[in-house]
Amino acid sequence: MSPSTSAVSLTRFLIEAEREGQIQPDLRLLIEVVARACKSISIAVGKGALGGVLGDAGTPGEASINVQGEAQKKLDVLSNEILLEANAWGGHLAALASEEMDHAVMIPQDYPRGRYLLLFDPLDGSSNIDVNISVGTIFSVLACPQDIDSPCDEHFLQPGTAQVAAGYCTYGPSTMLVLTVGHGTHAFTLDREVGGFVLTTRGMRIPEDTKEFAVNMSNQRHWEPAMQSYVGDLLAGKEGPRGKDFNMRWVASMVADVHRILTRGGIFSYPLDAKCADKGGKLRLMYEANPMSMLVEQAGGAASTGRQRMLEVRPTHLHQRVPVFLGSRNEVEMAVRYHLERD
Ligand code: AHM
Ligand code: MG
Repeated sequence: MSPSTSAVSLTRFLIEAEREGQIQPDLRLLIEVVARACKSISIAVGKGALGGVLGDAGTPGEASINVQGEAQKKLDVLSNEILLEANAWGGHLAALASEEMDHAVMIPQDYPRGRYLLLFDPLDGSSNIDVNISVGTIFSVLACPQDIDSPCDEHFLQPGTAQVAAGYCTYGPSTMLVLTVGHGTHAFTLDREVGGFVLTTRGMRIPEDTKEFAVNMSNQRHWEPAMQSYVGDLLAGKEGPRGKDFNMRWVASMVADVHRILTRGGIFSYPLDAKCADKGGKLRLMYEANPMSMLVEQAGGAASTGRQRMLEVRPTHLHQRVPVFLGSRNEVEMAVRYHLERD
């Protein structure tokens, strides 16, 4: 029988990955649950003001604050609840950890326990939600160490190389799920009429070179000298040492910025700056940097802290922050050279 030419659903893609020995059945089912939760979040995000979900969580005039010390949006809280509820009873997880919660939570005793750990940033870029700009969900899957009865924060402290799957869902003009199980990075688009994700790009590839960078330039005066000099040379354009003009884009939703880079190349950076130096950076290693780095590496790109391969960082705490440089391989290596040469 010749292979079907009809659209490849996420379910079919995952079943085929399982047949090829890339994933175990319980990981396939776990990814399906996460994708289903993302569809629910997409519906809530898409309703916007009509759904009564915009604005801050908490009482009027006093937003609730999460473990990161940041004001929570109603949609941050709702997205977190959707992911928690969807994943609690599936039987594939031992515990979950979220950017919005102080500590990891074990799967309740009333449900069967699985052997995976799930980490997520339920609504990344949520400062954009009230202005109708793309936001997203980022997730990472680790294996729970064997023989652990009560998984807690320390069992999540595994380097990014240990991830068995990672992905994000972007809620933009279309809703897209971008996924890796360690065999390439693949993009699925939500068919809203059918209600399912359909494979739209198999094997995303990030061009090795780029003329586009993404950074919050308003922090320029707070950066380290190496970063000042790297971006200074980008801005110098054709007349500078790089000998070419660079374009800049900054959505301030990591999911949207990384999606652009996976689609057409570029370098994304959130470097150390004087404002976040005491925390180690702005972005979170476990919920943002590691899953995005796995996706980028699987698409032929590179990801670094500026001094070390991101996926080899040994985490010391769940909400650890790191500087981030990721995207087109040659450009990331160039940014790293600026840092190492000035250390
Ligand atoms: P969040 O997870 O609280 O939304 O914060 C992370 C976001 C990233 O999506 C984005 O790259 C960055 O923060 C934007 O930061 P800034 O507002 O400093 O430009
Ligand atoms: Mg985030």
